[in-house]
Amino acid sequence: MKFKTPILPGRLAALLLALLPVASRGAGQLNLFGWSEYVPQPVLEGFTRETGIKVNFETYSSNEEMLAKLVAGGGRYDLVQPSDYTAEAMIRRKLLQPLDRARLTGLGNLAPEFTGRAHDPEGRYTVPYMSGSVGIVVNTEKVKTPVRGYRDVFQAAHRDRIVVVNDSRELVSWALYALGQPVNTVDPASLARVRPLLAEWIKLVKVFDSDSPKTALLNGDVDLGVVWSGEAALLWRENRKFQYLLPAEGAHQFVDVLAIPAGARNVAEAHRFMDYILRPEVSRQISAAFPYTNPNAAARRLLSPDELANPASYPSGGKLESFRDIGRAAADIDRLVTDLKSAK
Ligand code: N2P
Repeated sequence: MKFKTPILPGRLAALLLALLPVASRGAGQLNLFGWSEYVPQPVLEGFTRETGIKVNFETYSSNEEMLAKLVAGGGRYDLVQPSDYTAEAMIRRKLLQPLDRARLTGLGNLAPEFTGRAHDPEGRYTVPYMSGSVGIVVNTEKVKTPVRGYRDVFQAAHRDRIVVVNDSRELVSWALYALGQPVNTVDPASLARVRPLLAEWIKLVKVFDSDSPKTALLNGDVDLGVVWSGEAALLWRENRKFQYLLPAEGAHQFVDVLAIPAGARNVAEAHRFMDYILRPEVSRQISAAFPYTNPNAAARRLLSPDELANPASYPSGGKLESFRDIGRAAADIDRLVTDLKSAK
């Protein structure tokens, strides 16, 4: 075949590229869907500066919100950040794709206690991002009575002075702990037992906020709450009057991970981002902005003594427990909490 204007290799490539649907090109883009207040902007910028990969960043405030948008979005996201128990459910539902571990050169930086966990025993699908707990934070200038557990928080004396994360599974688990019930075998009977207690508790809450529960405490709108440990760590850094404690009845320890959805298009970019996050100096930046429990042992060695001494980031003692995938009961929990909130 002869062309009047010879097609040069460069032009041929451009022509072929123009024929490809935009979405399948994978041309240096990464669609990241992560928790709010968790991924520092400078980390995203550093990644783009180094790789040329543009990051489109969208945020969510709960695992349930992420799942709903992911399932509705049809391949819109390349990288998501579920909690361990949600990753477990996603693996089971085939919503994640296996990772190419050869491309993750920094895996060896992770502390062994954060790898090989129940949600993904061989680390085939997930890479730990940050860990943390959900505990009680108290403004000790305002609350003078001792607070040790959930029942001390949800007291009539604290009506309208309480902030909690807006998270159904968390809320229900606090009531389960208070009743001495298991948090990982949830069924209609245990939910029926929880219902009256949780109904009372929900009436006492002033602010439900998963994005930035620290704000209501900082503003003085509330005096105590049950929040993500990283939020409590930021409060402690601001003012030592904000004290964090792990509830005596038991508390949730989460490991939030990075994972690639089954329908993702920019898979190479997603791996590059994960590997970037695994670098000690990058992971350390995440800890500086959002002081959760860093699962990266090499990054932890770069933290200052002050950062490591923050009792919310690195609590000692406490009865910590992982959440597991509870299957269909998750939807029942959501319905229960929505119900109780609307009756508030
Ligand atoms: C960050 C939310 C912490 C994640 N804003 C809780 N799993």
